[in-house]
Amino acid sequence: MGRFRNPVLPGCHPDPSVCRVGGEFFLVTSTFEVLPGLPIHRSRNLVDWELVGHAVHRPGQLDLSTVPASGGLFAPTIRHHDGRFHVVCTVVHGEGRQGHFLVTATDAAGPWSDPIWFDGVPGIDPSLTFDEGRAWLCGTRLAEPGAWEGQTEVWLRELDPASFAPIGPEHLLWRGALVGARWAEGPHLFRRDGRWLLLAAEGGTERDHAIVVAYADEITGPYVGDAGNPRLTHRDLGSRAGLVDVGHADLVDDADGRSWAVLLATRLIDGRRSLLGRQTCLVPVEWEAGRPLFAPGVGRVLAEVEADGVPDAAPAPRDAGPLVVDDGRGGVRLGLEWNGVRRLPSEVAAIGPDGAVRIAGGDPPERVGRPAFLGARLPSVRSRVRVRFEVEQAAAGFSAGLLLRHSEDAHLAFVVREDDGARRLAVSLRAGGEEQRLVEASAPALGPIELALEVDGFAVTCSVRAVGGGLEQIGAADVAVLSPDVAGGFLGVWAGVLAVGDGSIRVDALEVSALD
Ligand code: 6LW
Repeated sequence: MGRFRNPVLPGCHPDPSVCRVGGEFFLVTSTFEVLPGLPIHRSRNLVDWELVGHAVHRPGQLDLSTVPASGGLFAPTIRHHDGRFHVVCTVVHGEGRQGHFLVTATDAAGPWSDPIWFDGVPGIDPSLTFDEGRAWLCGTRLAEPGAWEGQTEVWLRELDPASFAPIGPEHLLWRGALVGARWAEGPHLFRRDGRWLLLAAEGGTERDHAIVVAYADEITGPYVGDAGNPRLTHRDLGSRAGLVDVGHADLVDDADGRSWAVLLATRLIDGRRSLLGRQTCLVPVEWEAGRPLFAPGVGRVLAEVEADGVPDAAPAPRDAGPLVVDDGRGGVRLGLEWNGVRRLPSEVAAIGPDGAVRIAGGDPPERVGRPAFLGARLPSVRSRVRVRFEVEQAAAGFSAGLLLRHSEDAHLAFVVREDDGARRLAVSLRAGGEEQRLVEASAPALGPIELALEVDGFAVTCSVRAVGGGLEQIGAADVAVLSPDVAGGFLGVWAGVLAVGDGSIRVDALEVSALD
């Protein structure tokens, strides 16, 4: 019997989808306006995951440059077929191309292909099914005209298995387990024991979220809901639950024939609000006369799970790792965990011949623009974020420092600002369309500077260190307004370095790590 901890993938990792190739599992999650997009994690045991690449990782692959917060890359699905990985996903909002697309790769680490677009196919949450030489795409869309708010329909289209062009008619599969069901979404189809199983989410991705199941003899339906739906939810537990929002699952069998579900869940800090957003969890699945039993014996997603078929896992490493890593070809590159917003990290930061990372200022973080932000998912509600940098060039008004980011409308900035020769330190919190200046202080004279944030739930302290000096706390903030439960949207919090305006910095150290 092994024992592991949920979430198995800490930090904002919603809408997980998983597949197995031999003895290895591959998992993809949603990333919205963050790039590189659609991280691919690999594991041999389902509990220890290693980030190996991203399905959206090259300039020109997709245009997310005008996508507002929580638009962009919604729920993806990963499947392996005919020697290739296939990831289907949707671009939502923005002025670039929108809709469902497929990217493929022989190696999950990449390179991934340019997208093949599914023109004219509506909705979100696409999933791919390969079956006996045929290929199928299912997804969900708003019912039109909807009889009630949030009424959606799960549809199915057959694809040409070579070109992936949709062929044949649309089949309507599912509108939810209950009359009046809202947000039937996140569908996946499986052939099991001679019949088809439809796994779907329902209730919306917040407290009412649930996993439901339906069965059919043919992939095209008709589907009949399981009499015990929802098969897994925490909606009835309210704030008593350690993990809430449980839903949006995918299924995989291990090489020994055991079944598992990956799913999303949120951990609340104060019984009402989270900071990291939706994270990826794992539960064992058993089969009872062809019906899936999620987390047998408990029927809930626990923070600590005992199960056969997994090792006693060491806690997942929860730091973003070094900013610059060996690229395996005699050179260096930015570490895979580091992200930009609407820009690839390589478009934000340059590694010089001297090995130094330089960032030129970009748009302010409250604008749907091109921010010069390089950050990572906050890995824990107890985290440390730290940057050591030097301003190399600066016009008046240039600022650089740390950002705790939920969105354009919700973030905490802790920066050094250059004002006509004078350097000022400023901490400001933006929420609900307003910016609040929490701290304004004079900054140490020119030279490298270190800024640090210590996050303890919603309490954040801001400290500064000048060359040769000690770390000095200059302010504190309550960042509950950055909670996705307050600020809305689909993302949790990212943390990292930011440069705004006309100027540039050299980053000597950047750290985002868990303290527990
Ligand atoms: C995802 C969908 C959802 O596509 O949230 O509310 C979306 N439901 O399943 C983004 O995670």
